[in-house]
Amino acid sequence: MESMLTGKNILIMGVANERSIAWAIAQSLAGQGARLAFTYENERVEERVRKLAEKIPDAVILPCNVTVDEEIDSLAAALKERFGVLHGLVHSIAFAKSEELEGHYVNTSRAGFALAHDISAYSLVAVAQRMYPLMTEGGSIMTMTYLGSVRAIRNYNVMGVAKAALEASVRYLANDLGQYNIRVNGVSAGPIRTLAAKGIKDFNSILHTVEEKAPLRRGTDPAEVADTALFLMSSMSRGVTGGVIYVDSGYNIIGV
Ligand code: 0WD
Repeated sequence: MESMLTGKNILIMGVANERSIAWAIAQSLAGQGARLAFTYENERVEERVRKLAEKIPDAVILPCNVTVDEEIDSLAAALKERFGVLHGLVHSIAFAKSEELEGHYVNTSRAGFALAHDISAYSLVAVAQRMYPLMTEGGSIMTMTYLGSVRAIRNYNVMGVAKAALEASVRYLANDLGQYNIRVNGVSAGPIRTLAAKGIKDFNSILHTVEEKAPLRRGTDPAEVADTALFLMSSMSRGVTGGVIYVDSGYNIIGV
């Protein structure tokens, strides 16, 4: 049987280390024959990303800090040259200052609010804007979100508000780009121990609550998120756009 993503060129943004959700997704997509391009934020993580990405045959590795428009322009130009056509984009990027991820949301600063929204929500628009013209054969764009967008979750604070903007953005982008057969979706993952998760105060207690209360009575394995990403990047999901798929052991359905 032919692999699900043979002949597909997919851009993966947001690998920081081997625990990153984006890395789990990359492995799943590469396993089904996709050709991948990876971006790294800056020199601080370049070496780590290179070491990982080089494990994947034919991978392209390019710089891109999503707060800098010129870097996204250069990325689009480089991908046009290397790939010609792009079929998929995995956006797995978020950031907020650690002091905004504890205590009360009411204390969020103007600068902290702007930064969290710029990197965690606007970046999807900025990247989609420059990548969709490369998706001349149709495409699939996905981003990573979290339940804190629709529920008040302790310490998630400004990141929850940024994720709400991100999910709304998914719907607007899906509506704009559907006419080009480009789909846009979000995956809402349960808590996973990664670098980004370390920034959230009391993350372990959130993790334990999920393990105890979720219908499946366990946490979320990055490989489960990765396989949902595979579905979204493949033609199996050709009728799905503008949505958010929960991969969280079912925790989001639980009341008291
Ligand atoms: O429990 C979790 N870990 C969950 C994460 C549950 C549900 C959703 N998510 C989301 C996150 O909010 C994020 O959107 O998944 C996405 C990926 O997060 P991750 O895999 O948990 O975390 P990590 O491995 O840290 O990757 C996020 C990366 C950054 O890492 P660091 O930790 O160095 O900030 O986003 C990238 C960077 O590689 N990133 C940027 N990339 C380009 N330009 C930028 C930037 N300005 N800022 C951060």
